[in-house]
Amino acid sequence: MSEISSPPAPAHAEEEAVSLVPLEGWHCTHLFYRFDRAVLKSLSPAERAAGCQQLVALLDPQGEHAPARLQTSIVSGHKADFALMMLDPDPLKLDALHQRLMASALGPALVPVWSFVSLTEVSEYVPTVEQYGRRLVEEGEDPDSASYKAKLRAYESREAAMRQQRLMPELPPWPSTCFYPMNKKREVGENWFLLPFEKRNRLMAEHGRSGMRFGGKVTQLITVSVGLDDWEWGVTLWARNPQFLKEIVYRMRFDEASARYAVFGPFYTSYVTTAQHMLAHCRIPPE
Ligand code: 76R
Repeated sequence: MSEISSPPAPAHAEEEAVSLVPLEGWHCTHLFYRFDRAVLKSLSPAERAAGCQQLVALLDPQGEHAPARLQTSIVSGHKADFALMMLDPDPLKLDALHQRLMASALGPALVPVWSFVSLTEVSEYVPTVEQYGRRLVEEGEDPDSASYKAKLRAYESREAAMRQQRLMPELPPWPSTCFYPMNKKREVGENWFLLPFEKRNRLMAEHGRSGMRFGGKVTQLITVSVGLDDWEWGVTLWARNPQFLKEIVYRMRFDEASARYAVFGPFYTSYVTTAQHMLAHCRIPPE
């Protein structure tokens, strides 16, 4: 279709080394498990105790085999018992953690129920410093004014940290989290991918402004799964309080980018905790 609507091809050197490590950013995997109680009961007390110890060691974010980021959470509802979210430059390190869990003494009692594979990225809608400056002018700032210059300088100093946080994120210390996959619609008359960049950019700027209203309450990590998994993006939200998850998602339903173009998969709500606490919460080993 039109050249205006497709993003520029990344400028990669022809002689780029063959590698599993992304040129930019990290691999991200979300894994969901439940316990098979019948199998658990069939394990000997010694096997259960060893299995719990192994699981705790494997899920220690500072552990020997831990990926760069590792988060355990207790899943609400029947979809799963617990979730892992992990990030690392090496995708096999992420997969190896899953295989180590399955090979542990608790492995026979672990049922993998869902997984989601994606990569971190800086969205094409995050403005560069120049684009941000242009946006300020469009919003009525005088480019010669002190306030314009101060805003631009402030953005410049935030931009590097923002990029780092998108590509190699520190996971926020907030207890409520929610993960869901999403697509942007490709239907006749409502096809996100046929919109010119300018229009998508405008809609995403509106989306970003809605998000910013929840500053200090909710934060997102968008990971991209186009070409990697069954959906286009994975949305991971963390909130200070679960109520804010409900509020932000409701509010965003009214943004055109979501109202008209977003399609959502299943939602997994979970509460961040340690592996020990997750096991105790799930009554493992069963008394
Ligand atoms: O990265 C940035 O912070 C800049 C602004 C921004 C971008 C580019 C932003 C801000 N988002 C961006 C991109 Mn988001 N986000 C979602 C959802 O439920 C829904 O309706 C949609 C799910 C939520 C709740 C949310 C929250 N955002 C994206 C993209 C990538 C699209 C692409 O690249 O094509 C998706 C799929 C997406 C979806 N957004 C914010 C938030 C919040 C809370 C913010 C403020 C910044 C923060 O605190 O992280």
